[in-house]
Amino acid sequence: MILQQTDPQMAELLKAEEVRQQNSLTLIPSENHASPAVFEALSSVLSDKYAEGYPGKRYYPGNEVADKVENLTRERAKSLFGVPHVNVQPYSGSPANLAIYSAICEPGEVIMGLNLLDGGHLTHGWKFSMTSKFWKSVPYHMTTDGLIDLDEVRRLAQENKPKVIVCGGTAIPRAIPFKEFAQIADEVGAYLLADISHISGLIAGGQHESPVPFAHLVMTTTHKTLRGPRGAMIMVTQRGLDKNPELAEKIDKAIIPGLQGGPHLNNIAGIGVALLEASKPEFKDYATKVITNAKTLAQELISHGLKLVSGGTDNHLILVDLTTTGPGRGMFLDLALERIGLIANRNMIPGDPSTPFYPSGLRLGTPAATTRGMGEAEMKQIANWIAQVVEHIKDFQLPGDKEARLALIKQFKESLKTDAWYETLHQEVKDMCGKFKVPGIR
Ligand code: DSN
Repeated sequence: MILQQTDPQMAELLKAEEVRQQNSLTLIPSENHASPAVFEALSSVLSDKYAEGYPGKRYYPGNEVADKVENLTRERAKSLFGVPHVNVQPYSGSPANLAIYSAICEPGEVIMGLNLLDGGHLTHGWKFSMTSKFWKSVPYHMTTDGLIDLDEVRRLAQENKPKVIVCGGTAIPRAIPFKEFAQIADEVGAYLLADISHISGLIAGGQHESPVPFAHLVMTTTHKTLRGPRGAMIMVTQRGLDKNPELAEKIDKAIIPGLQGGPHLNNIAGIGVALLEASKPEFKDYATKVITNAKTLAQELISHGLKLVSGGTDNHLILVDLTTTGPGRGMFLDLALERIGLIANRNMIPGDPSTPFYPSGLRLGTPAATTRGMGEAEMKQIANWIAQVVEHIKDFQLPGDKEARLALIKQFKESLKTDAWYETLHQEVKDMCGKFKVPGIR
């Protein structure tokens, strides 16, 4: 109401986003819907406060409440994940990973992560990321059947003696073999960093193995399956402290003064709220349902004739391999799905014959749909819609020639506006979404 009076233009945009979220379905596996309690913490007066430093040692006065907020959030994270040290200040996953490398690697030393195009992350050493400018990146890959190529990880680790091996990523439909990674890291004396951004909610809910007994460092963003606000946490495990007793201190110093200034205290409060929510029995139930829903969706897609990377999923994420109908078709599908209100993103698949802008896969996930309360019937319906759209657009094949490609994409986008076929499905999606509220919308 107050925003409406102060800035009607912005209020209108925020309202439009609420309507968009309510009327469509988020199937991007890295997105979720935080609770109203998390949003309340996010929009609190803590947003106004500077607190460079850490609890008990700040460079600004007036932080007696801030100290309590940060300590509470840290204690909740330590208890939920079973670690002796947590830093809750990283602004997000990318700066968190940068801080970790800068804490443990000298410039030029080797970092090893999953290649971005195989499902890694920019900050795991992608060639255009700062992480490969400051450090020498030696990426490992997926096998074409969608599993991490552990033989290659071992061979590259022995050849290149990395300072840190990163496991985890953004498009991994199968459980991450933490134990095997730890063995390889130990063989070459490397740190093992588990980037659990995608799966931390599943771990907190007891539905995915925890990396804590195996890794030295664990990083997670807080807004994906963990269902908090945007942000990140760096955890130092007991194993990490045994390897290097100064590790916690090095991480804290790498965040501030190394990389960041004042922490975003409202975010830290929101993370604290999300951690409390994630410690409740209901969250265990939620994490279980996220996986059951993903497995149902995967099975249904397969039964509609679609091919999935690795043949299915162990977690919240599904990667559809569209090469059976031609290379580079992920963009056509993500635009066509958006047209009917299903928001999923095009993605590279292991060994993709096409390019990152025109990848051959579609990435799907169930965290947000599950938060809205959707279950088996809805998963079957979603698979059915996706299969119908795949069939409907099968004649749009990506040409190799650049001019022809741009012309076809223009024609395709035009068809999304003019082809009445989409409207029926759009209405069906909207009707289903209407029955499942987005929790943060008042
Ligand atoms: N952008 C995130 C994802 O979609 O997985 C990773 O940072």
